[in-house]
Amino acid sequence: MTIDKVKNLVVSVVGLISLLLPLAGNTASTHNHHHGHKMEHNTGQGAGKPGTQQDVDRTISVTMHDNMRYSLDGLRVKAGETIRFMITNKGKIPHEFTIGDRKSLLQHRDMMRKMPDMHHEKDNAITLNPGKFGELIWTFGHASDIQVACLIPGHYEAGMKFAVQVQHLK
Ligand SMILES: [Cu+2]
Repeated sequence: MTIDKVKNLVVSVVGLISLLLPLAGNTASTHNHHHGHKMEHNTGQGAGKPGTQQDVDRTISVTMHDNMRYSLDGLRVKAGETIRFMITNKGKIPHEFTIGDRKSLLQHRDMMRKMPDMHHEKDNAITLNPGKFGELIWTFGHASDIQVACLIPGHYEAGMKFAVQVQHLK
């Protein structure tokens, strides 16, 4: 083998490795997402997780109104309970129904103030245009300072929120 041939071989082996490395990296990060790290960051630890149709324990209807109120002013759930929220926007402007712990809701609200046009599709939130209906299924976790809130700028401040009391049963 000439020196040139050895050089060529080295170059192509290095090239092959650098092609394969990013693939290995992608596989690893897909795997991480599978374990729900992303969701916990969005909703705050312990707020719960999206529920599935077959886990629904209770269905609750809620309406949203332009006086910055939901038809509910509070809700009691059991830790681990799955609720199907059937939500209707009765107003003439968009409203939102977001579930989270108080701290992550406030962080999210501040982010929306800076980027009011941001449209976020999140597991723990639904935004409804006037007259629209939507569903959100949520399995509550163990955290106790859970709220439902509308994070459209100004709405939370005007009182568009209610507390969810999570009961721990033994
Ligand atoms: Cu609102």
